[in-house]
Amino acid sequence: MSSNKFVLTLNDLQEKDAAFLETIFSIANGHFGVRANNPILNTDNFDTLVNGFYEKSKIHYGESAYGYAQFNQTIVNITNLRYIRITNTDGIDFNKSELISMQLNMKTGKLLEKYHLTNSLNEAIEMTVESCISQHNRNWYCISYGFSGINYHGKLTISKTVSFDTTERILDSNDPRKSNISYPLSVYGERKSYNSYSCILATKQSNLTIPFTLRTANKQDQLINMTVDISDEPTIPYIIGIGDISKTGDVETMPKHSLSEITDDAKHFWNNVWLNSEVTINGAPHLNTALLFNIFQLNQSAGKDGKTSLAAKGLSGTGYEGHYFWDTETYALPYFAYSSPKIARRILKYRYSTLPQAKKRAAELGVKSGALFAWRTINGEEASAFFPAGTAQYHIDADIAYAVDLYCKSSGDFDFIQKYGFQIILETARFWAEFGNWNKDKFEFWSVTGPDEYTALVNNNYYTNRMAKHNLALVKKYADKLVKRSDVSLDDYGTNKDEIKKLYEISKAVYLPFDKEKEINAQDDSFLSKPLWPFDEVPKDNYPLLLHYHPLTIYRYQVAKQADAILAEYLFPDEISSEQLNREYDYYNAVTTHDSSLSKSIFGIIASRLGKPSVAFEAFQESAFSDLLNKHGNTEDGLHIANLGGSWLSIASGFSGLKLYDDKVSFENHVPEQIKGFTYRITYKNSLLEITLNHDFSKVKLLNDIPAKIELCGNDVVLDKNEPEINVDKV
Ligand code: IFM
Repeated sequence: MSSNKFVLTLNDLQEKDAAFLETIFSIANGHFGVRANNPILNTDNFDTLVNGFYEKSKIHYGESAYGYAQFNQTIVNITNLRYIRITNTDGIDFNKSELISMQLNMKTGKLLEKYHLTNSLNEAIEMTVESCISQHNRNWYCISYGFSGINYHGKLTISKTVSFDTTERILDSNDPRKSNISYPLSVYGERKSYNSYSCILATKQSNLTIPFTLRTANKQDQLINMTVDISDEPTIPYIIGIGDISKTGDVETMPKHSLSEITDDAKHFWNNVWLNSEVTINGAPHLNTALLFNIFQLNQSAGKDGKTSLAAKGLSGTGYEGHYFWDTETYALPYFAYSSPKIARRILKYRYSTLPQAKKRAAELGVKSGALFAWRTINGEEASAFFPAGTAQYHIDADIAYAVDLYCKSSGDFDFIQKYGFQIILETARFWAEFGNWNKDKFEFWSVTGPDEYTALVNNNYYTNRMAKHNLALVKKYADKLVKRSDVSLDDYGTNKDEIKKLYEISKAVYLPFDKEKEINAQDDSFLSKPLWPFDEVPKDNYPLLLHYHPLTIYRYQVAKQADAILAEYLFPDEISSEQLNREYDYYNAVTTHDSSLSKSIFGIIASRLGKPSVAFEAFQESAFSDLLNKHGNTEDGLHIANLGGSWLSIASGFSGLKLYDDKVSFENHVPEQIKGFTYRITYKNSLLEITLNHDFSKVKLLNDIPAKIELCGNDVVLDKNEPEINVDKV
C-alpha cells in the first residue's frame, strides 16, 4: 500500500477483474465520467458516460395499467476515449496487454497506468498512460501515452481514433440492477484535420445533442498513423472535449484548453475539496484511504450545474441505467451540505427544476394539487417500470423535503428556501395531504412501500409516515419564517394561512405504528405479524434474495432488504429513548439481510449512538470498503454512491454523533477501540470546523473567522476568533 493516504494503487485491491478495475479507477467531473478500460482494446463495454445524456424508449408492458411509467430513460455510452492503436513498422498490432500498475492520485486527480504490450511476434514494449479530467472547466479530459522498448526497439505507428455505436445492442441479464440496452447515436457535422476530429453526437429519441472533439495536444503530432521512434521514449498527449448537452453552438465555440490548464484545474479543485473535507483516521491507513476514495468518488460523481444530479452509480457505470434515486438526497447530500454547500444547493436545484414533471405525475396518481417526484429518473419523469418497488416508494417526496431542510439548517442559505426550497416543501406536503386518508382522528398512508424493498404495498410504513409528518410540519416552519420577511408573501407561493394551518393539523395527526408487545415502532401495520424469513435454512448463495426468489415469496415474510424503521430513528435522533432504540436495533438487525448497500452504514450509526462501538466499527469497515472489496459483487456495474455517502456519515453522524439543530451543530465522542481517533472537517453556516476525537479528548477548532455555535459532549459554546477551540476530556 502507498505511504500516501491519497494514493490508491492496484496493490491495495484484492480483485483484479478488468470490469471491476474500470469502475474503481474511473475518473469523472460530474459532467462526464471515463471508465478505466484497457486502452488497446476497443471494447463494446460502457466507457464514457455523460450526466443527463440519455436515450428514451417506450416501455412495452405485457400487462399495462393506467398511470404506469411510459418511457425508459437510459444513460448513453458516448465512446471509448482511451482507445489507441499501436503497430510495429510492418503494421502488426500490439494487441496483447498485461496490466503492470495503476495509481490514482486523489490529490491531483491523475490516473497513472503501466502496461506491457506484445504483438504476435512476441515483440514487447512498455506503455505508460496518464489521464486527468478537468473539474471547474467541466468539458475537458486529457490522456498521454508514453512508450519505451522492452525487446522491441524499432519504430511505432500510432493512431488515435474514436468510434460511435450506430446499432442498438441488447445485453442479456436477469439482474434488475444492470442496464440491458446500449443505444446508438447519430453523428453529424464531422470535421477532420491531420491533428483533430470533431462532430456532434445526437440521441435518436430523446433529441439531445452534444459536441465532441479530439485533438493532439502538440500541434505537430498527427491523429492517424503517426510514426515515432521508441528509442526516443516518446510521449503523445491528446485532449478530448465533451461539450454541454443541447447547448447551441458546436465544438468550434468551445474554448480550447491546453494540457497544463486541464491538470492545473483538477489539482486546484482537489486541493479545495480536501481543504474542506479531509479525514485522517489514526491507526488505520487502509481504512483512511478507503474513506478518502469514497469522498473522492462522491465529488467526481455529483452534477454541479443545477440541471443534473448524482446517479445511483455516479458516472462510473451504467447500473440502474444512470438514474437518480432518493440515494442522492438521503445518503450523498449530507456530505455535500457539510463540505461543499454550493454543490448541495445545485443538487437540490436540479430537483426543483423537475417540479413540473412531479406535478404531472401527482395528477396521474389522482392528486389534484401537489407534486410526486419520480422514484428513478434522469429527466424528471418516472422511469420505474415496477411500481410496487418504484412509484409506491413515495417516501422520496419527504426525503427531498428533509434534504432541503438539512441543507438550509447547515448552510443558513435562506435564499434557497425563498427561491426554490419552500415550493418543494409545499408541493410535496400537498401531495401527502391528498394521498393519505383520515381514519377517525388519525391520518394514514395505505398501499405504500417503504425503503425496505423486500416488503411492498403495505399500510402505514413507519418510515414513510414519520417522514411525511415532518414534510407537512416543515411547511409551517418555513412559512412562519417567510411571512416575517418584507420582500415575500405566502401569496407568491400560491398558498395562504388556512392551507398552512390545514397541513400542520394533518402533520400532527399522522399515525405512527407502534407495537405495544415488542415496545418498538412497527415497520408497518402487518410486518411484525408475518412469518420470519427462514435464515437458518437459506443457503448463503441465495443472497441477495432478489436474484433468487419471486417478489411474492419475499413479500410474504418478515424480512428486510435494508434499514427502514431504523433509518427514521437515525433521521430523528432526539425522538426515541435509548432503551427503545436498543430494542429496535436488535429486532430489525435480526430480520435484515443488508442485501442493499444502503443498509449497513445506517445500522452502524445507530450502533454508535447506542454505545456499541465495536459493532459500529464493523459496519463502518463494511461500508468504507464496500466497493474496493466488491462486497456486493457488482461493482463492475458502477460504484454504490449511496453507500459512499453512508461511509462518510458513519464518521460524522456515527463516530462523532453529529446532530443538526436550527441554531447549532452538536458532536459527541463515539470513537471505537479499533482506531486511535480521527480528524475531519465540516462547514457549518460558513464556519469551517475541524473535529478531532480520540480516546483521551474531544476537540472542535474553528479554522476561519466566522463564529459558530456548537455543542461538544454536552458543552455549549460559541467559537470565534478569540476563542477558536473547545477541548474536553473524553469521559
Ligand atoms: O434507491 C435504492 C434502493 O433503496 C435499494 N435498491 C437500489 C436503489 C438504487 O440504489
